[in-house]
Amino acid sequence: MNPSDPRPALRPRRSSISRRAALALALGLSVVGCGKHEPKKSAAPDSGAGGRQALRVGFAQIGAESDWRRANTQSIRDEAAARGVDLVFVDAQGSQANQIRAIRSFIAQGVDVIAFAPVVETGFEPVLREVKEAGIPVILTDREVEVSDPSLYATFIGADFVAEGRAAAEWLAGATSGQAGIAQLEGTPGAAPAIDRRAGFEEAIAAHPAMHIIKSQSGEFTRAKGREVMESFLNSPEGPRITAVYAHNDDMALGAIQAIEAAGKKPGVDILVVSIDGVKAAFQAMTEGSLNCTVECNPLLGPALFDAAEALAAGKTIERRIVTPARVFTGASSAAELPNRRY
Ligand code: GZL
Repeated sequence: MNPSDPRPALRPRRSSISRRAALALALGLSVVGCGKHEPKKSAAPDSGAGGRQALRVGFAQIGAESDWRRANTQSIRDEAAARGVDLVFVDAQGSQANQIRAIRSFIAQGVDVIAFAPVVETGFEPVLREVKEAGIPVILTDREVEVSDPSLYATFIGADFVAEGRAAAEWLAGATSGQAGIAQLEGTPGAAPAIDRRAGFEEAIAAHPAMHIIKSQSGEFTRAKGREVMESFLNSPEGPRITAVYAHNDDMALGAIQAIEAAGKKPGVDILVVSIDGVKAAFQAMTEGSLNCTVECNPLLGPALFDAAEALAAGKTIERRIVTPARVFTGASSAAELPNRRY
């Protein structure tokens, strides 16, 4: 391993124990009928190496909490299939413990690369040390982790959440001439997008003394919780002072819109709504005028993920951060853009 390169050297693939057995054991499931795992021959065009084994990538996904997450999963699955990658995919159902268990099962299976979207920033250092010990490179997709040793992962592929929060605030400042009583729907507590989208937004509104966050609570990135929290905001003593909603994702914004309508107010008019992600349902809501602005955060990370995985498996060095670009969309551009949306 090159001492100046903090990334773990690739280790030769060990013969793996049965994948199904390792995964089931690691997840505490009973193991039924697991034969010895025969590595699949790659479906990818033969590189002339003659029947080389498919690249095996373990991916621990957060869950399926939002349209964004489901599009992210689809992109990863589709790209793996297109490239003949042997993808071992685990849906952690929102649980960090399940993600950690899945990562340990990937080590036991002897995968070539481990990738995951950390549900929260902290708590992954111990298992990432085990992965480094096993000599398996790690790719972070979508969200980052807080670790003391940068060599615990090879690269991060995702968005700049602080910039997204700033962009949402700057749009709202323009739309309200810098005067707003803001209800903030935050993402999952401890998650990188929740922390950074709040930081970027608060940093930008600090330049506008008449813009105040008067209510703020997690809606867990889901539509149902976003609606529930917004209902509680509207029924609170501060409810009448709310003139705008800032949601850390479109799903919570769409839930808030339902709550505003149920309260007899006109979302997008009586109370402005700005959010982040740029999913199809957000564009639909903007054409209807109930959502005013969304900041795009591209979930289609499959191609970049497997470019990085293939490079790492080939022993190449790659960029430490691969940041996806973001655009701001408003009602004015939504009708024209809606047919182009791929997620
Ligand atoms: C952002 C991603 C967030 C989305 C939500 O990159 O982590 O998680 O904004 C998703 O929709 O649930």
